[in-house]
Amino acid sequence: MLAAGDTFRAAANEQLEIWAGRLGIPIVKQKPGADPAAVLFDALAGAKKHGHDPVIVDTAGRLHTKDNLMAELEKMCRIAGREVAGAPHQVLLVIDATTGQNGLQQAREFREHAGTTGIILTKLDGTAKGGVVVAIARELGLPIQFVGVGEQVEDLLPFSPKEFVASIFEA
Ligand SMILES: Nc1nc2c(ncn2[C@@H]2O[C@H](COP(=O)(O)OP(=O)(O)OP(=O)(O)O)[C@@H](O)[C@H]2O)c(=O)[nH]1
Ligand SMILES: [Mg+2]
Repeated sequence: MLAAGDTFRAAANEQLEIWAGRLGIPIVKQKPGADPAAVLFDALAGAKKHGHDPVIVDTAGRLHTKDNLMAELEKMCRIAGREVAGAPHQVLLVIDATTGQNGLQQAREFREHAGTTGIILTKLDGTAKGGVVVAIARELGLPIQFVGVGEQVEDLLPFSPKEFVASIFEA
């Protein structure tokens, strides 16, 4: 099940609904501007009732320097843990391959506040090589779980360290 926890950005709900449709899976959403923790709570209640597992909760993009928004993530984690033992089982930080060294500080803050367990590195189909994740993996010990190489369902791939290193050194 998907939970539309990005209640901030215009059309984020509609965008996630399109993905749920493509994948043929249920989605829980509320009105734009709703409390993302309430969306998460609803989704977990629905998932428990109907036996949906796993639940993927989309969250709004945010700067790691915005304390109130980082506190919102902490609240979501707390509520997830209260409703489902051991939740959130994974917290994935999506980093765009064009992100520079500032990505390391971002990853550090997100790990501290949201308990990040892994990274998704997107836009590797562009010109960027995504070298910042080497520093993130080394300094924070966070695994790269998936890479994005396009905009279709099949373009989110499990991470292959060998292929990634080879692509960095390609001329
Ligand atoms: N070429 C390419 N495009 C991508 C990739 N990942 C995402 N995109 C595109 O980038 C745009 C932004 O993607 P989103 O998934 O909305 O990004 P987001 O991080 O959720 O952004 P916010 O919700 O605004 O924080 C969309 O048009 C995606 O289709 C990728 O790996 N490669
Ligand atoms: Mg988004």
